[in-house]
Amino acid sequence: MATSLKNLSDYSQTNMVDVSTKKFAIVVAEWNAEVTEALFNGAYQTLLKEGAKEENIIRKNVPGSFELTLGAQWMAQNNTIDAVICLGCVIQGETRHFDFICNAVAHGLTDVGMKYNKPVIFGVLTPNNQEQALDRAGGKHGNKGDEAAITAIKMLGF
Ligand code: RBF
Repeated sequence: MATSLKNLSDYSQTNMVDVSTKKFAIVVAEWNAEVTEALFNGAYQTLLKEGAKEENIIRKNVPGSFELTLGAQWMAQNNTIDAVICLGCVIQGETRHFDFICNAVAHGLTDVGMKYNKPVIFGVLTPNNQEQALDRAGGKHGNKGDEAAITAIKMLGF
């Protein structure tokens, strides 16, 4: 299969841990909602498939990807939450806004993970256009939401 058509959501079973008692927060940006809803569905269904309980998955929305950092912090500071999964989609525009948002959220989420010493997952698509985004939100390149959920579980098994 050509690399360009590879389903990027394939994953190995290493570091998979029993998540039946683990608590997850999923923070979802409302910008580009068609994409971020698909990412959420992928992440949510993957957590359930891997053994997480419905009642242990909390969803919170934030307006845009820039707000994912604060949303993640509000979730991570709750001691009962084991991992925070952040989902967004920033589409490359004609202004430098794209770079500001992507850099801020990448650094912000890293800082939150360091501060609270728990997995904070960067599930933010940064495509050139909507088509590329949909290809990675349940399309021909898989679903980055699935991958974000698997990454959280793998980090819990570290
Ligand atoms: N938020 C996103 O999640 N994805 C985007 O593609 C996106 N593009 C934006 C473009 C502009 C010009 C502006 C002003 C905001 C954009 N936002 C986007 C919203 C941003 O993440 C944040 O919600 C706002 O900047 C308010 O803090």
